[in-house]
Amino acid sequence: MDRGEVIMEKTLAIIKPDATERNLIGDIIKMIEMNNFKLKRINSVYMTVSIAEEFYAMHSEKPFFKSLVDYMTSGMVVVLELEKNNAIEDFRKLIGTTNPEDAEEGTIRKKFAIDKSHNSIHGSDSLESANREISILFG
Ligand code: IDP
Ligand code: MG
Repeated sequence: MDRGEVIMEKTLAIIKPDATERNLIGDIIKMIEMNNFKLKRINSVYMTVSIAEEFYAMHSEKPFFKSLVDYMTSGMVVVLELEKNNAIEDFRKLIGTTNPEDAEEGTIRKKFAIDKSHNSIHGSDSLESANREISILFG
């Protein structure tokens, strides 16, 4: 039943190597904070191949899997645990579609992504994914 309750959720964001490399960490965190997400935890990480493979295990059969793992291990990433009412859905809206060419104006990917492979930011796509991803990257 919807009584208009505020249900705080957590989601997992990653500022990807193409963005850290181009000095966009500050700009992206600014957009996240301006959209009322609370940073609960933040960490800079050099992903190992085994962490990247586990994180993206659902894509292991895809043709782009190896290039995805190479890319995610190619440089520093910034991992953020974010909290907000309706965080998971709202953060997916804020980041925009996987391919920045299709992303709405004002989204992080529209503003900063290079292409659909190098798209600057990750956001969990469901409650199950958020819990799984937070546990992989924050333990
Ligand atoms: P999402 O990040 O919007 O949830 P997914 O389909 O889950 O998109 O793909 C995970 C990541 O894999 C993407 O963000 C992108 O970095 C990469 N990726 C997705 N599709 C392709 C593709 O067709 N070619 C290359 N890389 C891709
Ligand atoms: Mg996804």
